[in-house]
Amino acid sequence: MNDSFQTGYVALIGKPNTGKSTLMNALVGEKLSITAHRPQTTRHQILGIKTTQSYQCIFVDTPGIHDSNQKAIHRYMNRAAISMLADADLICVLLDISHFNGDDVKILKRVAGRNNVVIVLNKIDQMTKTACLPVMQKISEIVPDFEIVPVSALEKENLDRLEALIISYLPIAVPQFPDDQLTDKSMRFIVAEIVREKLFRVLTQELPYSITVSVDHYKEESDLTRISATIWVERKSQKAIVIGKQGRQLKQTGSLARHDIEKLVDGQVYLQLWVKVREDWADDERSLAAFGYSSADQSY
Ligand SMILES: Nc1nc2c(ncn2[C@@H]2O[C@H](COP(=O)(O)OP(=O)(O)OP(=O)(O)O)[C@@H](O)[C@H]2O)c(=O)[nH]1
Ligand SMILES: [Mg+2]
Repeated sequence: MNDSFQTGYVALIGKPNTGKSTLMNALVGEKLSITAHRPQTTRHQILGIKTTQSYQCIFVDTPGIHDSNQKAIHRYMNRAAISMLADADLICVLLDISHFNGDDVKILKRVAGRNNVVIVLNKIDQMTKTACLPVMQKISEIVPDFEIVPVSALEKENLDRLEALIISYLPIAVPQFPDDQLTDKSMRFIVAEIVREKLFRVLTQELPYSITVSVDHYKEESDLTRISATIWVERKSQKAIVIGKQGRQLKQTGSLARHDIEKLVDGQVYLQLWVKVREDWADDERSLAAFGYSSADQSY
């Protein structure tokens, strides 16, 4: 390793649904964090680690910052969204160009005055160049000192420029993680997240917000990985919906999830899914802790 090796933490923050997880996956080159077309998908801080010959960039994907604090899980998510701002070497604020509004302005004002912030204007594939300009103008009036980088995380547009800028903020330091480590999360965590992502796809209702997933067994055998996971809902009525008529929804969830997990482990997977009720788990601190939503998750 040379003396000029750079290592640093890059926080990806922003309103829900702006494309933070999509961007992290694109920059690291692996699908580490789940995505969905609905807001409030990410619930934890998730590290995505990219190591090259000259730098180690530790991206921190975070839950979208939002105003709703009704349930304990929302308070947990907001804490996870902002708790690492002080420690980050660079803060990337993600904005969705076609949905820029007062919620983004609040976030920009929260980081105004810092000298380590870059604005990532995402989803430019959805707008013409000329339509982008007024939004950029508005942002630079609010935070004139921040550089604005227009990108499309989905179409991987202008990511090279963003990456070069990010690297310029990384301090000279030794790496924090082995060069083959991609995330701080376990396979169990990622598998539970994949199941949750598929529930976002399969269930059209608001139900995914009432769901958490735990992996009960994870065993690698010689030619097969055996996994058993539980989908936890808040009420009995929700259990029937998750299962669906003749188990259709659950089967579809299982087969979509298995497909992704097989890619991840590069082998055959046997995935068993159960659905159980834990009354109002999302507003109960003890249940949250049992399901891994603990404050310890946010310290590294
Ligand atoms: N058209 C377009 N869609 C995008 C782009 N980036 C992300 N998306 C879509 O926007 C939606 C939200 O993306 P996520 O990456 O889950 O957003 P997020 O900011 O992590 O959302 P939360 O975790 O809920 O805060 C998904 O449907 C993505 O496919 C982009 O550059 N262009
Ligand atoms: Mg996300």
